[in-house]
Amino acid sequence: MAGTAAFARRVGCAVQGAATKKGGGWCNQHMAAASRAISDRIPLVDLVVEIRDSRIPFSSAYKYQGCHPPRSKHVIVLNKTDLANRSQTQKWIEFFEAQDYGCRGLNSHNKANVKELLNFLQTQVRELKVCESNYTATIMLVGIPNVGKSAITNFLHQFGRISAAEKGKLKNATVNPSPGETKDISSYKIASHPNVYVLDTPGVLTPQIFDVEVASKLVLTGAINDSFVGEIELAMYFMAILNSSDEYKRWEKLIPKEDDMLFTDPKQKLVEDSSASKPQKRQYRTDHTQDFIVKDVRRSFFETISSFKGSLQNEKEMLGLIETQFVALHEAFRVSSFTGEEGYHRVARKLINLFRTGRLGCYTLDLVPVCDQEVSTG
Ligand SMILES: Nc1nc2c(ncn2[C@@H]2O[C@H](COP(=O)(O)OP(=O)(O)O)[C@@H](O)[C@H]2O)c(=O)[nH]1
Ligand SMILES: [Mg+2]
Repeated sequence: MAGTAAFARRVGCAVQGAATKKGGGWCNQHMAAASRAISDRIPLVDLVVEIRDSRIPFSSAYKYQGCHPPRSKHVIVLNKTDLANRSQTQKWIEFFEAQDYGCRGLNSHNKANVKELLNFLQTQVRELKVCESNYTATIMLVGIPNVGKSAITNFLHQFGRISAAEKGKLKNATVNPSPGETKDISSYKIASHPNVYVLDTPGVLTPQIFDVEVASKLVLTGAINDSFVGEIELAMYFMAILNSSDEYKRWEKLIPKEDDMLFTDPKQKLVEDSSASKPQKRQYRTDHTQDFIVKDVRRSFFETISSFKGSLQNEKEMLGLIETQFVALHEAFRVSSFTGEEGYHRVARKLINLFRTGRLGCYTLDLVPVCDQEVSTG
């Protein structure tokens, strides 16, 4: 991992540098006010649900200012499980459960998953309100920016058991791929008799992030705006992660065998490509890269990594591989006509988007601690 760590450090240092610039940084007055408002409400709500990103269950911990909820009132939800390594997510859930947290994995774009979460939250509330019969309960979702709080709120509100009249007046929390879209704390009903409300809150990050690796992961997963780092640097960091992982091995079947090539009719290729470019039902609404381009990108990674003879532990050799890949990706992304910086920017932007929408594999960037140590919850 030495090769990857060097790229993570560069990104992390750029993030830290941005935080100290006057007028810069991600923590504006808005965020500071939201942080205070969230702290003030913690003693008033029945349950605090901390949303984290499954790809970074440690780095995406919410830092509570002052008031920390007791464990009996504190649940951790690892969202975006569709983008993380499945077995790592399971290990993280077991890790948090071993520390007496209620913990669930969630893909909030999956209806069945959201319904399971709804049932789980209602059970938690019932247990906390066991002595009351007709109660009103409030659940507050907290988390760093962009972990999916508003998306989860919307789906809980949509799928919750509330009356038909109330369904007609469904509200919508703003969901956006860029961080910092939610500006106020808003309430959404998710159940009737007894009434249960969810509070969607703005994402909050501390003004300084002292751990460079944490900072690099926050920007790669989208909690901090890319503009603090630069897309090319960020794409290089992702490429180092991909090059050091086993994901690319699954793309071997994309390499045409010699026999296939001998019998390939060029017209047939055209038919294949045009059918692949037909509009299809997309799983990821924020990414519009055509499937055949994604295939070419994967193929390009497979070819460059499997023919690489150097050491991935060596920063210089990893950099050499990344440079080769940048050149190959110009073609795969069909941006060869853009030369110099512009071409590199285009490749970087497209690559980051493919990573963030899971189309280049599932990655868990934080490893589960080996010993029985505590992981920060704020
Ligand atoms: N792949 C994936 N994307 C998600 C999931 N939940 C939310 N998102 C996306 O993450 C981005 C941020 O979501 P949002 O709800 O605005 O985050 P918030 O800042 O925490 O409120 C949006 O583009 C969502 O569509 C999920 O479970 N899987
Ligand atoms: Mg939001």
